[in-house]
Amino acid sequence: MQNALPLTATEHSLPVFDYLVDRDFASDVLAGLSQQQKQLQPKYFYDQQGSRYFDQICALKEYYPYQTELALLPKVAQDLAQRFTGDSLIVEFGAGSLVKVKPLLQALPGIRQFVPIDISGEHLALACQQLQRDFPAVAVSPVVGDFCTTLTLPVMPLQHCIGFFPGSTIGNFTPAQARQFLCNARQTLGPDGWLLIGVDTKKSPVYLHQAYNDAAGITARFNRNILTRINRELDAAFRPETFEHYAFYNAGQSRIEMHLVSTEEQVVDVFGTAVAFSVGESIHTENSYKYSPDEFMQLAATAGWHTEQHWLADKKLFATYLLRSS
Ligand code: AVI
Repeated sequence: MQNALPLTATEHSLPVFDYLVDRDFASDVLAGLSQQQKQLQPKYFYDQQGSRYFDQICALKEYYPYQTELALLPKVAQDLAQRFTGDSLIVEFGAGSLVKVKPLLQALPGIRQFVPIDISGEHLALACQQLQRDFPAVAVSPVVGDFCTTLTLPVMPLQHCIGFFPGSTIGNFTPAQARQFLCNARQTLGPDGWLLIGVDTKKSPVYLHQAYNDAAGITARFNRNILTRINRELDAAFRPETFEHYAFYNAGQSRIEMHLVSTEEQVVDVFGTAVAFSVGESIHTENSYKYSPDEFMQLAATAGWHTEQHWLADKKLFATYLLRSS
């Protein structure tokens, strides 16, 4: 594929493709806050501070998805090394801190290029600099953008194109959006593409509840930070301390829901629009869907992906799937 956009110079040394447009943020916020059940899209959690909070969440003992997936990856990488012996590239969707790709880069000597896509440019650029130092033989080509859309990527023509979408971020989409993401990823990765994807499993709600209600209150800070970000970037006047973090497992929908609940009756100025809250009224900030392996493989099949192999973590707490475009 050819480069579709000019490279932007940044204070960091790696060239970064930047696809983001700020006005989407403003219109998404206003549209979400005008609905009867107010909502904000979870992708807006990840400004620099939000990305830092998320890294802290990943270090929590309660947040099992991170540790369980990470523990599974060396075995996954070993199996992939047998399968992908030629020159390959990895495209990571929603790359974050780039920790999970390392076992793959270590085990697969044929990886020539790594293209991480993330919405948080600063966080991504810093993580890429470090990764490039650790893996000098791999061309690291960061892209700042919304991976929910189809993107034309600055990729080299190599034998295998492997998408990587760890962390169960697919769970933050509704099943219809998840299917759309899988269809888009198939287009982005090409007709011979592969996708390695981590998906959280269904399990006891007790586990789930603890993972999203940690004792140190980091998830609560992560949740409220979206209001601080809106204040700073869009000139709104939220008082984040008047919103409580509330997360629960909705068994009927197989999802964790996160909300910010107003503790006061209040009217908030959101760049010129008055948004009224009654006491106890919530902003729905995130869903995190959980799938049984059968459910997920079926969903992937509806988007044109065949499951070649899957791996289950200890106690079936998490699953990783290798999908092949069919
Ligand atoms: C990024 N995503 C998969 C996380 C999740 O578990 O849904 C985000 C998160 N929200 C609260 N804790 C972590």
